[in-house]
Amino acid sequence: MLSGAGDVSARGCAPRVESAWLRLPPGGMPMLAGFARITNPCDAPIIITGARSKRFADVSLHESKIVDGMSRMRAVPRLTVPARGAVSLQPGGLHLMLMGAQAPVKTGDRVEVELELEGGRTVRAEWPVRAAAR
Ligand SMILES: [Cu+2]
Repeated sequence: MLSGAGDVSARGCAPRVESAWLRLPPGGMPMLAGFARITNPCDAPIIITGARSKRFADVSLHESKIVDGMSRMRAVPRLTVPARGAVSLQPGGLHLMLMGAQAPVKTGDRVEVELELEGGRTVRAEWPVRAAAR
């Protein structure tokens, strides 16, 4: 069974995905943002190199930044989670960007997302869908 705490597809020390959720924008926009806290209990840093989900054509890591008073997003090809540390994906900062839903996504859905780690391992977790706060 999958749990929100994450699941590891290979043996060994691996990061954990905690408090994961996907933000469903109002009006059925085709793009969802994903937020979570990723903790690394290991003695070595872990590098996230990508993400995927069967329910979306494309999943990537992004970072929002305010540039000249405007919110801009850029792709983050590699995200390092420090040894015995954590990285937060949160509104206004780092996030997952999920595009091209295969079927309509609604509040309460649990979307399986796999994070790809350098070295070929993956970390799978269910990311529940919530409506955006108004
Ligand atoms: Cu984005």
